[in-house]
Amino acid sequence: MPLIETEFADSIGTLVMNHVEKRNALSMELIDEMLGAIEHFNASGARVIILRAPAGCRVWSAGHDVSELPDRGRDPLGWGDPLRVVIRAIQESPAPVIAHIEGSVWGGGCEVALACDILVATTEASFAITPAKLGVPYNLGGVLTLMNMVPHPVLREMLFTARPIPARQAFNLGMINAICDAAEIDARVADMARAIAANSPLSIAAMKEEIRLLAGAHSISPELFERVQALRRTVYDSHDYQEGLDAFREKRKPVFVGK
Ligand code: KGA
Repeated sequence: MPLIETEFADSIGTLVMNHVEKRNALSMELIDEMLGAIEHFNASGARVIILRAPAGCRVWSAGHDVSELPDRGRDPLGWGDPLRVVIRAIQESPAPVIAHIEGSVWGGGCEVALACDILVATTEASFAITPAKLGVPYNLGGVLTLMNMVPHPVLREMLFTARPIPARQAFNLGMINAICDAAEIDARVADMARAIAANSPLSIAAMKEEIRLLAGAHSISPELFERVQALRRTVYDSHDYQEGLDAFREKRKPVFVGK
């Protein structure tokens, strides 16, 4: 059974993440299907892509599939990790990607949403960034996606408390473009998609790429990069990282000791 559904009409591609039993946890299998769909939309000349969960979903995405995170001693969010790959596919698609968000959004799912070009959410939606609940050292590219979208004091609060913020707060902070009732969201997103699809795709693709390149234009010396990687390595080598994973798998609260 496929884990996604797709539709392509009027130059608008719609990708529905549809693994509701696992709350759209971003497993390798789900991400492979998402990548295939995005490639297909790009090759078919999609002018807009809509990324969504099924109507009425309580969880938009539960984030990285925790059962696929490596045990202690290996970088859980390296360059080839499926979460990293799908984030880049969204950011590098020439077509703007609209996140149509119903339900709660967690961890890497939150980064997927925030990597989209435009976010429209129902008033019931919420956003939580949860690596600290698992003991995961988030990676530099991921932190950059978040820093480009969330005011820094709020980002620190979200990262350090791992608590969800409601859609209305995210809207008031400018993290998302629009909030509306669930009954209206399809129409709001369709209206936005049609407006984009009617404009010049070449102009839009160039501007999307310019924003991506400029927003990522931070230079970092080899020494600093190696220092950050060493900091992260201390985290994923730790007892606490393994404890976070074990606790999730055993459905209990983790006990972190700082080692
Ligand atoms: N990875 C793997 N399986 C998951 C999962 C995840 N992230 N989230 C949910 N599942 C599975 C869960 O184990 C259960 O499987 C099923 O989905 C339904 O979940 O039926 P099984 O085999 O036991 P559950 O918990 O029963 O559903 P719920 O009561 O409706 O609660 C939904 C939420 C989303 C609130 C709950 O599942 C949850 O808290 N999930 C984890 C959210 C999270 O912390 N995600 C962060 C993942 O890490 C991540 O993205 C990174 C890389 N990070 O943070 O750094």
